Amino acid sequence: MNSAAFLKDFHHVATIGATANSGVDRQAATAEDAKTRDWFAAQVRDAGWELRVDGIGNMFGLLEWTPGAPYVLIGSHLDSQPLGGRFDGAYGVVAALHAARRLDAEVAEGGTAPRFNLAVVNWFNEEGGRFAPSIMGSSVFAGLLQREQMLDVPDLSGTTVRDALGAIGYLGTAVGPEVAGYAEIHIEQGRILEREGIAIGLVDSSWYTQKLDIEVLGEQSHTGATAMADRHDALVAASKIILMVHDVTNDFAEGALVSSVGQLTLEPNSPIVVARRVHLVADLRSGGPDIVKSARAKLIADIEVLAQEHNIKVNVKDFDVRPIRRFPEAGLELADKVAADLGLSSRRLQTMAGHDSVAMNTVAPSIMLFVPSVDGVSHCEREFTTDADMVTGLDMLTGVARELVAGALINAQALPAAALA
Ligand code: HGY
Ligand code: MN
Ligand code: MN
Repeated sequence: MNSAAFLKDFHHVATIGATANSGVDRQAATAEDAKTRDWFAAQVRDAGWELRVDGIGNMFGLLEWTPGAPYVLIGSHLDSQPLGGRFDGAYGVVAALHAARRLDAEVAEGGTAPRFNLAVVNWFNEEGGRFAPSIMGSSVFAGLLQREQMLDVPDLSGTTVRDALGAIGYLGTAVGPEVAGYAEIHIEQGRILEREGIAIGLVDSSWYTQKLDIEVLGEQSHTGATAMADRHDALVAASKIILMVHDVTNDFAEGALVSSVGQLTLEPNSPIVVARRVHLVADLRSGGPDIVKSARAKLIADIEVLAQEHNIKVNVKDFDVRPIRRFPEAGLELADKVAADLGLSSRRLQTMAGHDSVAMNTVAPSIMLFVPSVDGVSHCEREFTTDADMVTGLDMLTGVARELVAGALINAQALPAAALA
């Protein structure tokens, strides 16, 4: 299969939910997400593969070469952040479709069925922008999150995952395939590969990450008539907390801890009313778990002092805590060899961003690959990766998948039954 067909498909998908500044807005289970799902389903059916949609909206295109054998899964996610980039996730899904086409043609020509089958996957709600937490579909599939609980998660307007998936016709009933292994290719969303001029990143571990769910409770009053001493302004206190979340990174070595508040909701959000409630979500990440834990402890202590000073109440809850997860050494060595055989430079690196592969690595041996991001920008319309780097990554994914279906690396591992319920 030539790379022109891949590029044509990738750039077509980038037109779905396209924004004015070359980004995409295809939040999970929206009409735009549904359009890319319909496109994915058509690709699977046109290729003659079996399409399955499971109970949390994960989509699988199954290539059964060896009846009854478990499947190597390759894929990523088609949903995006609001006003996000057109490469994050979508690149990995389109590359997986084309890698599968290449291998399907090889099997047809070669006449020999590999030891394992292959499935292409589009995971539901990797991004977590509309429905928190992120990495939802793959985490349910891997048994890390409970499906029924996730189906009840509401977005800011109160629409649940169940209702949203039902509304777009992707609340499936199928059981996902039995997994023998997983591989994913993704943009780096950082600067290392670009800065060092390296073609392929081999992800060896993920960062320790957690969210803080922060509720700031003041009291409504008139912005014009209330004496300043009588105000319990939730937004003033929340503003100080937002700066605390940013400033705590200065207590550690440069780059050791990253943090931001990315989401804020304000009640009642009237220009003439002092705010009574602000809800914030803070994201803390580090390569060192103790760094996140000590930053968290400092924030909680400082917030308590702030609440007393402002005579308001602040509730802080831990949310979406993710330990460091390491990818298998044998997978890194396999990928390193595939890159060398293709004449590609590669290096190991950690991922600061979460990925479906991190969830999948808890149930099957997984390989996570990166291609360079220009300026390291992501979750932004300016996100960019060159056609040449995407095609290189497609060759890399195809080579890794070919080894995996042949049995390299894999001890067939059945998924926990609960994950398939
Ligand atoms: O959570 C993450 O890091 C991913 O971008 N959804
Ligand atoms: Mn992603
Ligand atoms: Mn993302």
